[in-house]
Amino acid sequence: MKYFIALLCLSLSSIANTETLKKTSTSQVTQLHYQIIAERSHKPSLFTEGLIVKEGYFYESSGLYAKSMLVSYPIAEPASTWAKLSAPFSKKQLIPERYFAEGLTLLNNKLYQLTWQEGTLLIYDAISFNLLGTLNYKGEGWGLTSDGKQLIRSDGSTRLFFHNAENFDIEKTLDVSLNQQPIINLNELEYNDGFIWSNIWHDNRIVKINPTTGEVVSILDLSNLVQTLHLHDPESVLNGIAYDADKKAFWITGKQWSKIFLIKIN
Ligand SMILES: [Ca+2]
Repeated sequence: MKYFIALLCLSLSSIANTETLKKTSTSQVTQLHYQIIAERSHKPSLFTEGLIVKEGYFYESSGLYAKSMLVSYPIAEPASTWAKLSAPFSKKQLIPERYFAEGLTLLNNKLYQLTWQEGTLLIYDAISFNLLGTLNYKGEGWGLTSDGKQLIRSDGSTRLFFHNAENFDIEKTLDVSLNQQPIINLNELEYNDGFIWSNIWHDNRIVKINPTTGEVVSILDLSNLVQTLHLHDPESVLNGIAYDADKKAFWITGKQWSKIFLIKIN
Protein backbone atom coordinates (compact mmCIF):
# COMPACT_ATOMS: atom_id res chain seq x y z
CA MET A 1 0.00 0.00 0.00
CA LYS A 2 2.83 2.32 0.94
CA TYR A 3 4.42 1.56 -2.42
CA PHE A 4 1.12 2.28 -4.18
CA ILE A 5 0.67 5.65 -2.40
CA ALA A 6 4.28 6.61 -3.16
CA LEU A 7 3.72 5.71 -6.82
CA LEU A 8 0.46 7.68 -6.89
CA CYS A 9 2.16 10.74 -5.38
CA LEU A 10 4.98 10.43 -7.88
CA SER A 11 2.64 10.27 -10.87
CA LEU A 12 0.49 13.12 -9.56
CA SER A 13 3.58 15.24 -9.08
CA SER A 14 4.83 14.41 -12.58
CA ILE A 15 1.41 15.35 -14.04
CA ALA A 16 1.62 18.62 -12.10
CA ASN A 17 5.12 19.20 -13.45
CA THR A 18 3.98 18.56 -17.02
CA GLU A 19 1.09 20.98 -16.56
CA THR A 20 3.44 23.63 -15.14
CA LEU A 21 5.78 23.13 -18.08
CA LYS A 22 2.92 23.47 -20.57
CA LYS A 23 1.69 26.64 -18.88
CA THR A 24 5.20 28.08 -18.72
CA SER A 25 5.98 27.31 -22.34
CA THR A 26 2.69 28.54 -23.81
CA SER A 27 2.85 31.71 -21.76
CA GLN A 28 6.37 32.35 -23.08
CA VAL A 29 5.28 32.27 -26.74
CA THR A 30 2.99 35.17 -27.56
CA GLN A 31 0.58 35.32 -30.51
CA LEU A 32 1.13 38.53 -32.41
CA HIS A 33 -1.61 40.66 -33.96
CA TYR A 34 -1.33 42.71 -37.13
CA GLN A 35 -3.10 45.36 -39.16
CA ILE A 36 -2.80 45.71 -42.94
CA ILE A 37 -1.96 49.39 -43.47
CA ALA A 38 -1.21 49.31 -47.22
CA GLU A 39 -0.98 46.97 -50.17
CA ARG A 40 0.51 47.12 -53.66
CA SER A 41 0.88 44.84 -56.65
CA HIS A 42 3.46 42.06 -56.85
CA LYS A 43 4.25 40.40 -60.16
CA PRO A 44 2.91 36.82 -59.98
CA SER A 45 5.83 35.79 -62.22
CA LEU A 46 8.12 36.23 -59.20
CA PHE A 47 8.84 33.01 -57.29
CA THR A 48 9.81 34.89 -54.14
CA GLU A 49 12.76 33.42 -52.26
CA GLY A 50 14.19 36.58 -50.71
CA LEU A 51 12.77 40.05 -50.06
CA ILE A 52 14.35 43.15 -48.58
CA VAL A 53 13.59 46.87 -48.53
CA LYS A 54 16.11 49.67 -48.72
CA GLU A 55 15.39 53.39 -49.11
CA GLY A 56 12.12 53.18 -51.00
CA TYR A 57 12.94 50.11 -53.10
CA PHE A 58 12.23 46.40 -52.93
CA TYR A 59 15.05 44.00 -53.74
CA GLU A 60 13.79 40.55 -54.53
CA SER A 61 15.33 37.18 -55.35
CA SER A 62 13.16 34.99 -57.58
CA GLY A 63 13.84 31.26 -57.85
CA LEU A 64 13.39 28.22 -60.15
CA TYR A 65 15.98 26.79 -62.57
CA ALA A 66 16.42 28.77 -65.80
CA LYS A 67 14.08 31.46 -64.44
CA SER A 68 16.00 32.84 -61.48
CA MET A 69 16.65 36.56 -61.19
CA LEU A 70 17.50 39.43 -58.93
CA VAL A 71 15.28 42.49 -59.32
CA SER A 72 14.58 45.84 -57.72
CA TYR A 73 11.53 48.09 -58.06
CA PRO A 74 10.17 51.15 -56.23
CA ILE A 75 7.74 50.74 -53.33
CA ALA A 76 5.65 53.62 -54.73
CA GLU A 77 3.79 52.39 -57.82
CA PRO A 78 1.74 54.05 -60.57
CA ALA A 79 -1.94 54.66 -59.85
CA SER A 80 -3.54 52.93 -62.84
CA THR A 81 -3.99 49.18 -62.91
CA TRP A 82 -2.50 48.86 -66.39
CA ALA A 83 0.61 50.80 -65.40
CA LYS A 84 0.98 48.72 -62.24
CA LEU A 85 0.91 45.47 -64.19
CA SER A 86 3.27 46.65 -66.90
CA ALA A 87 5.71 48.59 -64.69
CA PRO A 88 9.26 47.49 -65.54
CA PHE A 89 11.78 46.55 -62.89
CA SER A 90 14.24 49.32 -61.97
CA LYS A 91 17.05 46.79 -62.20
CA LYS A 92 17.10 43.17 -63.24
CA GLN A 93 19.92 40.64 -63.22
CA LEU A 94 19.25 37.24 -64.78
CA ILE A 95 20.92 34.33 -62.98
CA PRO A 96 22.68 31.55 -64.96
CA GLU A 97 20.30 28.66 -65.73
CA ARG A 98 22.17 26.17 -63.56
CA TYR A 99 21.34 28.16 -60.40
CA PHE A 100 18.08 28.15 -58.41
CA ALA A 101 18.19 31.53 -56.62
CA GLU A 102 17.20 31.62 -52.95
CA GLY A 103 17.58 34.01 -49.97
CA LEU A 104 18.78 37.59 -50.37
CA THR A 105 20.27 40.18 -48.05
CA LEU A 106 22.11 43.48 -48.15
CA LEU A 107 25.20 44.36 -46.12
CA ASN A 108 27.69 47.20 -46.66
CA ASN A 109 26.36 48.05 -50.14
CA LYS A 110 26.64 44.46 -51.33
CA LEU A 111 23.77 42.13 -52.15
CA TYR A 112 24.24 38.49 -51.15
CA GLN A 113 22.12 35.85 -52.87
CA LEU A 114 22.00 32.15 -51.99
CA THR A 115 21.42 29.28 -54.39
CA TRP A 116 19.34 26.26 -53.39
CA GLN A 117 21.52 23.19 -54.00
CA GLU A 118 24.42 24.68 -55.92
CA GLY A 119 26.50 25.67 -52.85
CA THR A 120 27.22 29.07 -54.40
CA LEU A 121 26.77 32.48 -52.81
CA LEU A 122 26.46 35.23 -55.43
CA ILE A 123 27.71 38.69 -54.41
CA TYR A 124 26.67 41.86 -56.26
CA ASP A 125 27.27 45.58 -56.06
CA ALA A 126 23.96 46.87 -54.64
CA ILE A 127 23.90 49.92 -56.93
CA SER A 128 24.94 48.48 -60.30
CA PHE A 129 23.91 44.81 -59.75
CA ASN A 130 27.32 43.86 -61.20
CA LEU A 131 28.48 40.46 -59.98
CA LEU A 132 31.48 41.07 -57.70
CA GLY A 133 32.25 37.43 -56.99
CA THR A 134 31.06 34.13 -55.58
CA LEU A 135 31.80 32.07 -52.46
CA ASN A 136 31.12 28.40 -51.83
CA TYR A 137 29.36 26.67 -48.96
CA LYS A 138 28.22 23.19 -48.04
CA GLY A 139 24.53 22.30 -47.73
CA GLU A 140 21.40 23.98 -49.01
CA GLY A 141 20.58 27.67 -49.24
CA TRP A 142 17.04 28.75 -48.28
CA GLY A 143 16.71 32.09 -46.44
CA LEU A 144 19.32 34.80 -45.84
CA THR A 145 19.48 37.89 -43.62
CA SER A 146 22.06 39.92 -41.72
CA ASP A 147 22.34 41.34 -38.21
CA GLY A 148 24.62 44.05 -39.60
CA LYS A 149 27.73 41.94 -38.99
CA GLN A 150 27.20 38.31 -39.96
CA LEU A 151 25.13 36.72 -42.71
CA ILE A 152 22.46 34.37 -41.32
CA ARG A 153 21.32 31.43 -43.48
CA SER A 154 18.52 28.88 -43.17
CA ASP A 155 18.65 25.54 -45.00
CA GLY A 156 15.13 24.17 -44.47
CA SER A 157 16.10 22.41 -41.26
CA THR A 158 15.70 23.60 -37.68
CA ARG A 159 19.20 25.16 -37.77
CA LEU A 160 20.39 28.66 -38.62
CA PHE A 161 23.99 29.27 -39.72
CA PHE A 162 25.85 32.50 -38.90
CA HIS A 163 28.48 33.17 -41.58
CA ASN A 164 31.44 35.51 -41.74
CA ALA A 165 30.48 38.13 -44.35
CA GLU A 166 33.96 38.22 -45.92
CA ASN A 167 34.63 34.53 -46.54
CA PHE A 168 31.25 32.92 -45.66
CA ASP A 169 32.88 30.63 -43.07
CA ILE A 170 30.38 29.34 -40.50
CA GLU A 171 31.04 31.07 -37.15
CA LYS A 172 28.00 29.88 -35.18
CA THR A 173 24.96 27.64 -35.52
CA LEU A 174 21.64 28.03 -33.73
CA ASP A 175 18.94 25.39 -33.32
CA VAL A 176 15.47 26.92 -33.30
CA SER A 177 12.77 25.59 -30.99
CA LEU A 178 9.11 26.26 -30.31
CA ASN A 179 7.98 25.24 -26.83
CA GLN A 180 11.15 23.16 -26.42
CA GLN A 181 10.47 21.27 -29.68
CA PRO A 182 12.61 21.71 -32.82
CA ILE A 183 10.85 23.63 -35.56
CA ILE A 184 11.80 22.68 -39.14
CA ASN A 185 11.46 24.20 -42.63
CA LEU A 186 12.77 27.64 -41.64
CA ASN A 187 12.75 29.62 -44.87
CA GLU A 188 12.89 33.34 -45.82
CA LEU A 189 14.44 35.43 -43.03
CA GLU A 190 14.46 39.00 -41.79
CA TYR A 191 16.56 40.42 -38.97
CA ASN A 192 15.06 43.40 -37.18
CA ASP A 193 15.59 45.06 -33.83
CA GLY A 194 17.50 42.20 -32.22
CA PHE A 195 15.30 39.33 -33.43
CA ILE A 196 15.22 37.00 -36.43
CA TRP A 197 11.87 36.62 -38.17
CA SER A 198 11.41 33.47 -40.25
CA ASN A 199 8.83 32.18 -42.69
CA ILE A 200 8.14 28.48 -42.35
CA TRP A 201 7.84 26.64 -45.67
CA HIS A 202 4.23 25.61 -46.45
CA ASP A 203 2.96 27.30 -43.29
CA ASN A 204 1.02 30.55 -42.84
CA ARG A 205 2.91 31.40 -39.68
CA ILE A 206 5.99 33.58 -39.27
CA VAL A 207 8.05 33.03 -36.12
CA LYS A 208 10.10 35.57 -34.16
CA ILE A 209 13.31 34.00 -32.88
CA ASN A 210 15.66 34.99 -30.06
CA PRO A 211 19.07 34.90 -31.85
CA THR A 212 20.91 33.96 -28.65
CA THR A 213 18.79 31.06 -27.38
CA GLY A 214 17.07 29.97 -30.61
CA GLU A 215 13.70 30.05 -28.85
CA VAL A 216 10.63 31.22 -30.72
CA VAL A 217 9.29 34.09 -28.62
CA SER A 218 6.25 35.01 -30.74
CA ILE A 219 4.13 33.70 -33.60
CA LEU A 220 2.43 35.73 -36.31
CA ASP A 221 -0.38 33.76 -37.96
CA LEU A 222 -1.19 35.18 -41.41
CA SER A 223 -3.78 32.55 -42.44
CA ASN A 224 -6.55 35.14 -42.84
CA LEU A 225 -4.37 37.35 -45.05
CA VAL A 226 -3.29 34.36 -47.20
CA GLN A 227 -6.94 33.32 -47.70
CA THR A 228 -7.82 36.68 -49.28
CA LEU A 229 -5.55 35.82 -52.25
CA HIS A 230 -7.44 32.67 -53.34
CA LEU A 231 -4.22 30.93 -54.38
CA HIS A 232 -4.46 27.78 -56.50
CA ASP A 233 -0.87 26.55 -56.90
CA PRO A 234 0.15 24.67 -53.73
CA GLU A 235 3.67 26.13 -54.14
CA SER A 236 2.39 29.73 -53.93
CA VAL A 237 3.33 29.87 -50.28
CA LEU A 238 3.95 32.76 -47.93
CA ASN A 239 7.66 33.50 -48.28
CA GLY A 240 8.64 37.14 -48.09
CA ILE A 241 9.22 39.38 -45.10
CA ALA A 242 11.04 42.70 -45.30
CA TYR A 243 11.27 45.43 -42.67
CA ASP A 244 10.66 48.97 -43.94
CA ALA A 245 12.57 51.34 -41.66
CA ASP A 246 10.81 54.42 -43.11
CA LYS A 247 7.33 53.06 -42.45
CA LYS A 248 8.31 51.12 -39.32
CA ALA A 249 6.32 48.14 -40.59
CA PHE A 250 6.84 44.85 -42.43
CA TRP A 251 6.13 44.10 -46.10
CA ILE A 252 4.78 40.57 -46.60
CA THR A 253 4.43 38.54 -49.78
CA GLY A 254 4.79 35.04 -51.19
CA LYS A 255 5.73 32.98 -54.22
CA GLN A 256 3.65 33.99 -57.27
CA TRP A 257 1.48 36.30 -55.18
CA SER A 258 -0.27 39.21 -56.90
CA LYS A 259 0.13 41.52 -53.90
CA ILE A 260 2.56 42.71 -51.23
CA PHE A 261 1.03 43.82 -47.94
CA LEU A 262 2.40 46.36 -45.46
CA ILE A 263 1.52 45.27 -41.95
CA LYS A 264 1.97 46.76 -38.49
CA ILE A 265 2.65 44.07 -35.94
CA ASN A 266 1.60 44.47 -32.32
CA1 LIG B 1 13.77 39.10 -45.92
